[in-house]
Amino acid sequence: MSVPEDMDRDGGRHRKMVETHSARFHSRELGIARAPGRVNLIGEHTDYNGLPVFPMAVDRDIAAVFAPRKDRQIILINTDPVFAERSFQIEESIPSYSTGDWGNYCKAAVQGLLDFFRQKRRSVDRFRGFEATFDGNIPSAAGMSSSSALVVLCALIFLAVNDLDLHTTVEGKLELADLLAGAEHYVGTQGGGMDQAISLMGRSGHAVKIDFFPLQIRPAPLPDDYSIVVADSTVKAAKTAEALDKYNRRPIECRLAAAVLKKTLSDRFGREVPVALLGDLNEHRLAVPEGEIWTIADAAFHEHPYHLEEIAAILGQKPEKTAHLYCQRRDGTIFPQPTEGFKLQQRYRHVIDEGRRVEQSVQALETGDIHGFGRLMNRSHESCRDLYEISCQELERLVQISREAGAVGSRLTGAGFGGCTVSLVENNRVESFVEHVIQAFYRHYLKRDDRDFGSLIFPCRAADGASIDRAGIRAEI
Ligand code: NG1
Repeated sequence: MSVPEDMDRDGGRHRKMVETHSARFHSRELGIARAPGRVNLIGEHTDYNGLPVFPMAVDRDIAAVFAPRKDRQIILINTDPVFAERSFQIEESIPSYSTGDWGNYCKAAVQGLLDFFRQKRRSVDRFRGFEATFDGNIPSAAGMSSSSALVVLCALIFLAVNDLDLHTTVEGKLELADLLAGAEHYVGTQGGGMDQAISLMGRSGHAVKIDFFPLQIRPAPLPDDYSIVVADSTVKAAKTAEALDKYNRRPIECRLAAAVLKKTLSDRFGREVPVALLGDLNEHRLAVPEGEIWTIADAAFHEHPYHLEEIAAILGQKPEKTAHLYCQRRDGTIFPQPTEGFKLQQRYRHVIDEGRRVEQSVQALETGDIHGFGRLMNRSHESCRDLYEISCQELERLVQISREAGAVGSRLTGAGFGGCTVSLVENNRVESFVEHVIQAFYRHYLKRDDRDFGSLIFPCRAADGASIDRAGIRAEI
């Protein structure tokens, strides 16, 4: 088999994908697509609460070459042999692989699109499958959203091979991002919509403020004289079994906190005040004087954690009902009550303040107040650590070292429990910053003696969102 010359662009990555693909499949006309990962600058665990986030898409992505099939089979292979071949049929209800399997992210996208088109009363019987070869360079389980990049990529491929053009307009992209956020719950996480939205709608040179319900995006230019540097704590935060429960506990605690606030505000005002998410407290449609909302809400919780029975009593429900309404996993099982109880006050405080920090950060960036932006990043980290409890020893050390090394702001990024940090560093200090972190964190603290640390600490450029070309490559077999 031979492949055209221009396939050696991108460090030979296209060639690698086409060769891997052609060794397994026979298609000659190959589409090509990519979906980027992201780094979140600020706004952690706010998205599923209906409050804004401020990420950027990065110049690391998952790419694929693909071809349509005549039947309803989807076959996935990967240039990295760690990810074994997966294949499944398009059917009404696609059974999942075991938790953590990479094929589930593709199933999530396809199931989400099938449900969407069925709801729109479109015939889904004639949808056909595809065969695709993937190649990724986003660090996995590191809070850079490789999972959502894969979901977005599979969705684009599925749409392309079925001649569906949901993703070709801005409105379509917003609709697609929204539906994929829900679709990713298929894998068991109860996350929000940040990752799918930024992977689809990132903008080169810009961070993007994203608001939810309804989804809206607002790009803000990043300063030319500062860099965004990502550093991997090397603690894997794969959202399989244990980390999945750690992650999902937070959305559950937030839903419980919102339910308590809804009851408290409704009792106080003698009518139903519609609060389903913590972010609803910002809504003008609550028709409650804003000052009063915050006085009541800030005083609504006690500091020590709540047991389910106490929350149920506040809500005037039996504990079984409260558990059923707020603590269910996707498979219908009930999330076990943490032995220490649910930390409603702490989660409430983080989420509300973090939402405000996002607004302030966008303003700081837009007015050129870089140091103000850095301070907000630092405050966000402290809140993630103390109130949301998603940091760990290694992240703490890395953030501390990064600040000593000259970062204007440094914080954990993404879901937490490991993964990466993001630091804002003046361009002319990047080299010495990276060198200092390598010495102090990787060599001294983690005792690593890698020859090259380039896959663990690297500056990122803000990149465009996902793209697809249905017939981008012609493989000469
Ligand atoms: P990552 O870091 O990709 O696991 C998760 C959620 C986001 C958001 C962040 C925390 C998914 C797919 N992603 O991101 O929606 O809640 O955590 O800010 O669940």
